[in-house]
Amino acid sequence: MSDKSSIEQASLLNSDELAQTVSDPAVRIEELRREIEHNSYLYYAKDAPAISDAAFDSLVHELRALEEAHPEFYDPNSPTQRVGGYVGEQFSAIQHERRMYSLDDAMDEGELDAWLDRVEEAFGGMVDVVCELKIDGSSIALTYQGGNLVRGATRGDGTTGEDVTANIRTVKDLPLRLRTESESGLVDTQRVIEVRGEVYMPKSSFETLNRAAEANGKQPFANPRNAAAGSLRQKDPTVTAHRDLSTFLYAIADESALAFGTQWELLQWLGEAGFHVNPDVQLCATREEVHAFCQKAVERRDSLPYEIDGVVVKVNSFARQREMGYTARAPRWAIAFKFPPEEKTTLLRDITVQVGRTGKLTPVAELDPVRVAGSTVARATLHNEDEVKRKDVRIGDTVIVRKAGDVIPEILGAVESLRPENAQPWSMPKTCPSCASPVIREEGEADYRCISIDCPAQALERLLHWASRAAMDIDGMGEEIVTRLVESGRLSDAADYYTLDEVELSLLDMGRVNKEGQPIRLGQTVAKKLVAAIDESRGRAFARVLFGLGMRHVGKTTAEALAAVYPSMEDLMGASEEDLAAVEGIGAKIAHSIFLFLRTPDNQAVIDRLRARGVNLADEPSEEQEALPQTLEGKTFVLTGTLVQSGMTRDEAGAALKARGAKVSSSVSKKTSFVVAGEQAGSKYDKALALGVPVLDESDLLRIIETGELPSE
Ligand code: 0OX
Repeated sequence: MSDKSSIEQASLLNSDELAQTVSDPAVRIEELRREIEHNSYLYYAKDAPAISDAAFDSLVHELRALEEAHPEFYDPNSPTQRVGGYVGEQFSAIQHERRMYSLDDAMDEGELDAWLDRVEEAFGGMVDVVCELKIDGSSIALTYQGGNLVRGATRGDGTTGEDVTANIRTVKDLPLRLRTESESGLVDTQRVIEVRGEVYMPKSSFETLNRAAEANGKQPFANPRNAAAGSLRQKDPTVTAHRDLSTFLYAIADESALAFGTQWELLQWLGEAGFHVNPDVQLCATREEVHAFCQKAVERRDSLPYEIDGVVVKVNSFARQREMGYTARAPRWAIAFKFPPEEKTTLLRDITVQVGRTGKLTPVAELDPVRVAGSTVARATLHNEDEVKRKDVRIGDTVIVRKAGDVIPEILGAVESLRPENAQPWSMPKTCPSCASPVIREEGEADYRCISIDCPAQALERLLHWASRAAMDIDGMGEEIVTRLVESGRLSDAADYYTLDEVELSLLDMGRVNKEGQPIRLGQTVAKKLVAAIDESRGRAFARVLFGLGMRHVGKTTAEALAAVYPSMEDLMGASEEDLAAVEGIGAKIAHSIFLFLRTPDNQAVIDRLRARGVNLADEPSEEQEALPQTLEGKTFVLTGTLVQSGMTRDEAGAALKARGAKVSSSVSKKTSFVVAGEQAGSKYDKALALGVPVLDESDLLRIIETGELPSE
């Protein structure tokens, strides 16, 4: 390491002077790079800095100056290059050479034991397993070639991820070069290796980031995981560089690159190679040890500086891992023990009433914000009046909020002993909070409704629904803009979207003022994008239009069923109520609602105006589609989870299968021919396994859609 005086001297010189004082710049540059890397490693990976921050900065300063004076020694992996190249408009796709699997969950101790039973069965007794904390971050894959970081990718759908190399390089605790000690663990040091793990944002940095976002009028992140994933997907790497991201690495794509054979040794090796490895890991030889580790993790969860959502238990030996193998989506040799749902108490400040697009009134609990299972909960639905009464929650009560991971928070009930004396039972207001019309509750229904056709809250919800992703997908048309357009009188129904122009939109007053007290307007850039998005939505499939119109009881599936039988508005208008009720999946109640909607003059007027403004009201089958051979006739598919690879929605994929003669159903039975499991496939996937129905992944699906051929097995 350099002595202190040379460091101080270096920082006082400019690059020209430096070039003269250092006898062999190549040697000095290399020396500084190694020194900085070593100190970064001690600081970020070992949490044990050996020199002061000022001394460290000084080393970086000297290196930068030398590199400027000697551009011939440029190296993209120099520690000065952490903020490097610019990621293009969109990240390019990366095919993972080895799939990045997800994990099967054990939701309680019983399911954990069931997995341990399977391990015991496989090997005729308990074998060593490694317990790791399950970091609630964003998965990454890092490729090193000749010891240098050459690529960083997100997990994506496990098969295809995104190239986020420029952003990954800014994450300070990641080595840009592997430390030489690591070579002892490699079979061939020149081999390309891919290391995998998690990028996360510490809880405190997440809070700071969100406070800053709120102060700047920006949307805060829901939780540290989203903040980490969002930071990795920034277009500008300097933004990522300013986010406090850290990593924990725990896997290697191809363990045959290693000279040893266990997960435990892999964790030690990753540490030596310069990676941050979570210290809370344990090699367990018995079931009891595994249970104790999980129990301790539950207890320690809140005191850790980062979010965890469970414990990952892995069979230690790679040879045994290979023996147990993989299912379609996860290794059999590992399991994620998920923490039980968390419960917290907080104050119920108010119960407000939300008006939906069909006039349904929903009571909403307004809470003192509280952190539960990784996110802040400030509101929770109370569903309907009966539910409020059943739970007997009253304004002023201390209530119990429960949340499990990504699941929507729910109010369990009140702590009665803490109830204020004057707290009154709650009932639904007699008039609509938006338009003050009387509200009604029909016989046999749980919901109260506002039935006024002039209710502004309903109009706003209907307009938002039209623009939403699942309907017409008008990108960028969010609540704030729609609200301002409604308030300014420019938007009353869906057809009005198609009369907006760029100039008018750019001048839209956003109801806020800037530092100089001038009104903030939407501006030209956003306006231009919105007009393009509105225009693009004109050509959406007819089923989306039907869904977007927001007829009562007509969800996405019903809209698709309708469009499949009546592919144009003209056809649909010609259908009788009985005809409609005969469509598969549509009963008398839905048929009545559709019929009534289409016969209402106000709705007909909106439909006529949509037509006049060029919105597609008929699906013309393309010649290609008409000519498609019906190779999938007699086959029934069930699609579950999110499709990420193709950019298709499940409905679009379903339509493509139907175009080749297949049937698409929403539930799995013995008659199902195939279940296609996308990301986060849930119970339908499990049912398919239980019934022995073949499960396909998204790549299989794409192949079938493209070729019409079924997989051979
Ligand atoms: C974590 C974590 C996730 C990866 C695929 C097979 C085993 N979030 O902390 N996954 C894994 O391992 C899986 N380990 C972890 N620690």
